[in-house]
Amino acid sequence: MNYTLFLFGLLFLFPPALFAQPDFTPNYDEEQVPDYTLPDLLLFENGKKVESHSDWQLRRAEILQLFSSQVYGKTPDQSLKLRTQILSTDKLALNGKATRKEVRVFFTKKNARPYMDILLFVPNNSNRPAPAFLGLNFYGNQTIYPDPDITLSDQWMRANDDFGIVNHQATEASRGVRVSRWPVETIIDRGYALATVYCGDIDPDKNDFQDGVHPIFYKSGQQEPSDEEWGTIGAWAWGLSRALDHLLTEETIDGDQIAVIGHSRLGKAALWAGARDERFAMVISNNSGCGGAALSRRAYGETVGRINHSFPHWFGNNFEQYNSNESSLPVDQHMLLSLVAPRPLYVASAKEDQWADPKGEFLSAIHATPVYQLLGQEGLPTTQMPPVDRPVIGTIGYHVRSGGHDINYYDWEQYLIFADKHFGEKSP
Ligand code: GTR
Repeated sequence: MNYTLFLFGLLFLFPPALFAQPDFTPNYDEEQVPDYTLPDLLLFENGKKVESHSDWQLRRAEILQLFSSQVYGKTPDQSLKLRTQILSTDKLALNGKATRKEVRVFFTKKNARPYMDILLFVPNNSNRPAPAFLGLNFYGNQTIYPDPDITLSDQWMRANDDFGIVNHQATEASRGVRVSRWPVETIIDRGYALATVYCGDIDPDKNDFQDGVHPIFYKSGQQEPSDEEWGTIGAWAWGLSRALDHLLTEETIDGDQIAVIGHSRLGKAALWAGARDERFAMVISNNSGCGGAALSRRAYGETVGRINHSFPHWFGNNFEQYNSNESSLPVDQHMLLSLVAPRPLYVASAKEDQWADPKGEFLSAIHATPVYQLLGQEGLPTTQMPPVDRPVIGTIGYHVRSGGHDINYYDWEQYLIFADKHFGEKSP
C-alpha cells in the first residue's frame, strides 16, 4: 500500500494512538509502588547459586555484561594511546596550601578536541602521596574555585544564565559559581587531593553523537552508537577511567586511594565507572537516582521511561525496552552497587529530592549488602532507613540529608569522614 495512504488509514482508525504522548507522570505515593521481585544477586543466570569468592567473580562478570548490554551500552574495548600536556602549574595555590595543576589529555593524535582538561589540587604539606577524590563537573573546571588562572572552558555546555553560561559558552561570570559543591579548601586541609574534569570535554550533554569521544571508535561510515553500544553516561564513565590513568602517574597522589565521586547524572557515571574499573578504591554516589543508585522496579519519582524520554542519549538504546516495563529488566540497580564490593561505597540521598527516590537508593544499598558479606565485609550496617542527617557508616555508607537535590558541604563532610575511616585504616 502507498505509505501516505497507509498513514491516513491509521489516522482514521486510531487517531489518539498517533498523537498520544507516552505517559510518564511520576509517582510519589508509596502505595502505588508496584509489587516487585528483584533479580537475585547470588544466583547465576542459569539458576546456580553463588557460594564462593570465585563464584562471585564469575557472577560479577555476568552482571557487568548485563549492565553493559541492557543499560549503559557497551564501552569500546580498544585502548587509546593518550597524550598529555601540562597547561598550568601553581605551587602556591590556596594561599600556599596546595599545588594546582591543569593537565590536558588528548584522546587522538591530533592536538584538537576531543580532549579533556584535568584540574588538580594537591595538598602541599603532606609527607606522603595524598589520597584523592575524582569527579566530573557540570559547567567547566573554572566553576569549582574562583581562581582567575583556571582555564575557562570553551566547550559547549547546557545553557544556564544564573551560572554565566551564555549561548552554551562559559563566560568569566561562571568562575567559582559552583564553589558550594566543591569545598576545595576543606578537602585540601583534610589531606586529600581533588581532581575534576568538565563532563562535556568527554561528551557534551546533548543528544548528538558527532561530538565527544564516541566518533573516535566508529567503524567507517558509522554515525552513532548501535543499540548495543554506549551512550553519554558510558562515555563519562570511560573518561573517569582515563582521568584515573593519568592520576596514577602523579607521584603526589596515592594511586591505591582514589575515590570516584559524582552528583546526580554524574553520580550515575561515577557508579558505572566504579563498577567497571576496580582501580577506583572507593565510590561515592550523591543523589544519583534513576539509572544510578535507585531501584528501577520501584518506579518512584523518575522512571526508566521518563529518563529515556528526557535524555535519550544517556543510556544504550537497549534500555528503552524497559520503559514502563521495569520488571523485565534482567538487572536492578542494587546489582550495580554490588559490583563495587568489597570496596567502600557511599550512597547519599536528600529528603526533598523525591525525584531521585531516597528510599529506593537506600533499599538498593541494603540489597547490595549480601555480596559485601560474602566477601567478608559488613556492607550497610542497618536495615532501617536512618532519620535525616544521621549517616550510617559501614563498608557501605548512607545518609539522607535534609534539603533538596544538591551536593553540599554537609555531604562532603560525610565523605571525608568515610574516606578517613577506610583509607586511614589502610595507611601505613
Ligand atoms: C534531572 C534528571 C535526573 C538527574 C538530574 C541532574 O533532570 O532527571 O536523573 O540526573 O537531572 O543531573 O541534576
